[in-house]
Amino acid sequence: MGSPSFPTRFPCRIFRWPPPILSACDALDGLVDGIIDNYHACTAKKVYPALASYTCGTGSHGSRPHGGTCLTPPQVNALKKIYAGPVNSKGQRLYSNWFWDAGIWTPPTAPGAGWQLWNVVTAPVPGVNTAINLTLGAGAIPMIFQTPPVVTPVNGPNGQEAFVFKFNFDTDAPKIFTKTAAYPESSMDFMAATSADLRPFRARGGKLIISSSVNDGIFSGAAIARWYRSMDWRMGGRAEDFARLFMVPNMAHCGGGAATANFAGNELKAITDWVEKGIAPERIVAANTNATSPYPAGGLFDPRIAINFPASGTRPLCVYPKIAAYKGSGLTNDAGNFACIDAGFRRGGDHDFHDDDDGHDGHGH
Ligand SMILES: [Ca+2]
Repeated sequence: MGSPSFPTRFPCRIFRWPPPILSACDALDGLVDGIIDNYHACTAKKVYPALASYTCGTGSHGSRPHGGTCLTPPQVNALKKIYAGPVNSKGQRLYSNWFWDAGIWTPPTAPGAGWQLWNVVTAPVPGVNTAINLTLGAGAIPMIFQTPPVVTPVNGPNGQEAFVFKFNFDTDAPKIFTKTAAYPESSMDFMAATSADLRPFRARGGKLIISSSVNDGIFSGAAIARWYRSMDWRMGGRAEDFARLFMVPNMAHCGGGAATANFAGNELKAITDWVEKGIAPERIVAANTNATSPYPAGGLFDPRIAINFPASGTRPLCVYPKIAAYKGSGLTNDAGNFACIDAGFRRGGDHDFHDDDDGHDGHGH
């Protein structure tokens, strides 16, 4: 891989991106700990003023971008575009927004396939772009997610990397849904499970536990939450009878990150107890394998983060849309000191980036 024609390095220092997001939303759950549990309330309306305060020259964090504590206007603009999700030239959404979450940066001490690894670079190797969405996606996008498939050589001016960087969001993106006589199923038909009608599954006595990162770098947590809500609506508002969603802030793709990401055993026990004993899970205890806080104690970050981060501890994962909230006393790395609470999320909310998720859309539509 690697071509002088295409971007090979992401032109920013991504560890400077979480501080403004955390400054806007970390405390909304009642505890400054580097984890945004109340992702429902962490909307653009709250984050944009924080981004403004971190903008070089015009904000309150100085004017020195690289090595300083501010973000350049293009960096701020890039962040807004990333979290808003991809759109075509008419501004129509092609996939989903993302929840604002500190997991956009995976600290070196909290390894995992996070947003950074998927979308930017795994390690700063000069001349090599190692983002998974490029190395894996460059083959998958033309040859799996286009109908008809575009057979591309690995390298060269018409190679896979070239295809990705020349991808046209107006004319190529719709081909994910295209069907032809030779390809009667679209890519989305055979790659995605988007049906919200789980009546046969429920009727058969099926039980379903879904766990997802709030800020998965490849699949948007907002899209998954939105699917769950549509499924709940389709199932008459009774989804919790047989299906429960557990969102994990900060977690990378399927694990890792500055997160309480270690819960597979407890999740397996939860689904087993539900199926075999009829005990539905109200919370799943998750452990944190980060032995120390991966956040620096100061500098760009609120010093309370390093103190309150649940190093080597446990936290509850809660049944969506409930969130984990600190009870106000005791160790912050003990799940016993946290409760799953109703965060005020309203069924009218739809996680659509501009929504306050209190049932009143911030843009009035
Ligand atoms: Ca918090």
